[in-house]
Amino acid sequence: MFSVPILQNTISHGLQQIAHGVMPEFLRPNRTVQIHSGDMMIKNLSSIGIQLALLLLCFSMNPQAQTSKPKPNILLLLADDWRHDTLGIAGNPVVKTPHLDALAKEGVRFTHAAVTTAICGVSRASIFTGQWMSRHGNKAFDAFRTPWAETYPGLLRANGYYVGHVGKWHNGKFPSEHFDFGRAYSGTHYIKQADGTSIHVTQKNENDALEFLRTRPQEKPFCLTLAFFATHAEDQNPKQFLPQPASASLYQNVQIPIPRTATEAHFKALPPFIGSEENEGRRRWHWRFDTPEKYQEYMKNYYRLATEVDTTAGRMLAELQRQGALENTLVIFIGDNGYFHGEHGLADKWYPYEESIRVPLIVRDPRMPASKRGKTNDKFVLNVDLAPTILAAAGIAAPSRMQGQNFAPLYLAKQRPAWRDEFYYEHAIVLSKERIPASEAVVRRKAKYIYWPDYNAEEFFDLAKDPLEERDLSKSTARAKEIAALHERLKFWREQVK
Ligand SMILES: [Ca+2]
Repeated sequence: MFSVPILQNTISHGLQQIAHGVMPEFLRPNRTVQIHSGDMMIKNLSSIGIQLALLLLCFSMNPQAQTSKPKPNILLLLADDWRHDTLGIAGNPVVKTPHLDALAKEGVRFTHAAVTTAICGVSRASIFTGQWMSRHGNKAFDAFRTPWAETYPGLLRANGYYVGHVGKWHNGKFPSEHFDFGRAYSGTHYIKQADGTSIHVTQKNENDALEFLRTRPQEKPFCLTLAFFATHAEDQNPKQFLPQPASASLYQNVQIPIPRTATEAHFKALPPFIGSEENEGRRRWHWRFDTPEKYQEYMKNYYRLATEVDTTAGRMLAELQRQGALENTLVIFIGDNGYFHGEHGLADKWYPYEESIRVPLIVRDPRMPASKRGKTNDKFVLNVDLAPTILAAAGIAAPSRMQGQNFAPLYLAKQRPAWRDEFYYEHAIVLSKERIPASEAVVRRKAKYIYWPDYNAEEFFDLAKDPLEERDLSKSTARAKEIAALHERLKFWREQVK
């Protein structure tokens, strides 16, 4: 039997269950209940009758109840120079990433996520604005020109979110006035503190992010972008990768496998302006990988930096769990660009080859039903898709100039939504056409067409037969028609993304 206050509580609880996608007990079939209201006793009402009566009561008593669900919090874990397969769960035989692996098991991992430009600042601008480089205007080391009010942090803050940014910024001067909590720094693995001591950048990332989570106002939803500097190299330091001392015991007795395409023959097979000692990717290969001993030492330190980020990610999730906030927080882990680990005789990123453009992407979304968790998805999800996805989760309309798409339907919708099957890649010239020439590409699952505008040169790879991009078929007469069509497609996209 239910008294009126109990009835109200039952209805309120039922509405919360509806909001979470669960059928309330009082609406389930064959449910027979008794209602006691003052002197009136209604006994053994039929299931249908009670459902109608309660639904009418719901709407008459609290018409706003169904819109009262709190907005989700957002935690974006943004790694640096972390390629798609630097994850235990992605099959990497060496690196240990237990917390990110667990995140993928509770969410979804995108196996073919990619960036539209593989360089730190430009890709980050694309993440913040949901726009290709041609539209946001940061071509390398500048700031994006998109109005702040059209970025995801700007829109979330304007809609009542408590918004924070911790770590790497890399888009001109950090706009601290636009954040409730802003701590921007990157570039070195150790940072001098006010008291003269130094702290590892990942540890500082962790301390600052935990401070954000622990001091945030409880009455507002939050959005925190935790932008790690790891696994980026410390460019000016001969050691390049400087993990924390506690990580030194990791990977000591393992042998890092040498990639199949990390050979002189593969380097010489590149277009001559990339397969050149002047090329920046080759210069940095010398910094890190040009002897077998260096390769082992530097890759181990890269993986140690990755495991440290994984540990910090785990501490963020544990803090959310401790606060009871994890089940109302959308958690996204992504990298800003991929990375050559010696493939094609190269290091770093920039060029449109697979190692450089593909990034890890894991999403843990409380809206996901248990049946969908722990799966992978192989669609092309791009860095430009993050902003519209974050905004959609918060119930905010994406600005018309935003170009990415909300990808949540890929893991939430009952029926597979329509989705892109190719994307346009672009990279501006940096330093000189000898160091980092400009590049463009049309990327499909089974084929890739690359255009190097500074040299009017093409490459074409049949990714179905040649996933490691070992055989450029751009001169193949048998494929000439397909290549010409892809060049037209490239010109179409070049205009489309402006
Ligand atoms: Ca980067």
